Amino acid sequence: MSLAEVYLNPAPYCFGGSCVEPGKADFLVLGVPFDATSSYRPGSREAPLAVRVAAANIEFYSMISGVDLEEYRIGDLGDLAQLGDARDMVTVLRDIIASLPPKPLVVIGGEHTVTLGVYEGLVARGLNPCILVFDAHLDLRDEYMGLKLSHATFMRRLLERHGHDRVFYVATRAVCREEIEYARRHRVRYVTPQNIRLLGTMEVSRRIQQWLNSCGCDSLYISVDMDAYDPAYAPGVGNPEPGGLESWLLLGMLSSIVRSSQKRVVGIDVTEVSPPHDVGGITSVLAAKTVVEFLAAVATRRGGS
Ligand SMILES: [Mn+2]
Repeated sequence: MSLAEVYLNPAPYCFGGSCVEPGKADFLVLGVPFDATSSYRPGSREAPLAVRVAAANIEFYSMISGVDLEEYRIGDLGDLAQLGDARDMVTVLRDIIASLPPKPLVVIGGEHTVTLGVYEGLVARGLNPCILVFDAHLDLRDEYMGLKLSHATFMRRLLERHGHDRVFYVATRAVCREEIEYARRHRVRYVTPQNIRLLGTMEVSRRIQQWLNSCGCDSLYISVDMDAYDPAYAPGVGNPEPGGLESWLLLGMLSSIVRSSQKRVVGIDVTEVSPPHDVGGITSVLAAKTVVEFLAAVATRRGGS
């Protein structure tokens, strides 16, 4: 039996209602219902289903990109089996990602720790991706609540292994002293919501492209922790943090960065949606919208994604 046969469960809804065989799909979707290390408001294990239901009820025409996603085939791989241990999850997820065909990939978390498994899987495929992270947090603690690997530490593990120039954070605004000192010591790039307000999105996007072109990676991977958005737009997250980005601003930045990237764009994850803490499902809808705008932007890159 293959790893996928053992560890992937079919989802009751395919993303966007599109149940295309992975081999025939333009894009791939995978759910990772993992929230074992969530410290404040667990529940993101319920997000893959909630985001799929939301995606089935929003429009698939992107007015930002001028693309009708209905014309594209999305292959929904289903959900990773629930695992209780973060290291097991990262290992299994890595091996599954490594076995996938090279098509633009959407991963629906789960807590943010899933990003480490996806990234390691892309590396195992021979890629050397930069990672653009929309997040209120840096997730750079060395240890949190007795765990070396958790939603609060996984980026430290990723950067220790792959280099501190790999990452560019957008919407940073909630850190502990240890993290900010670590980030400064290692020259980790980040912009706060205030930076974006003062510089403007055009200038921030230009700096992101500059980083992308200079950091020696061969591709771009994007990770959206839904707490990057202001809690007014995304209240149903594991660790809400006031002072975040407006939904139109993040969606516009995401789309323009993907459309103008000179590096291949390999995929995205949307993490930390916690449906039990959501308000009227609006966080799940915004997560689905984030995926739609990402895929529409990728679709504009004919042959270049
Ligand atoms: Mn976060």
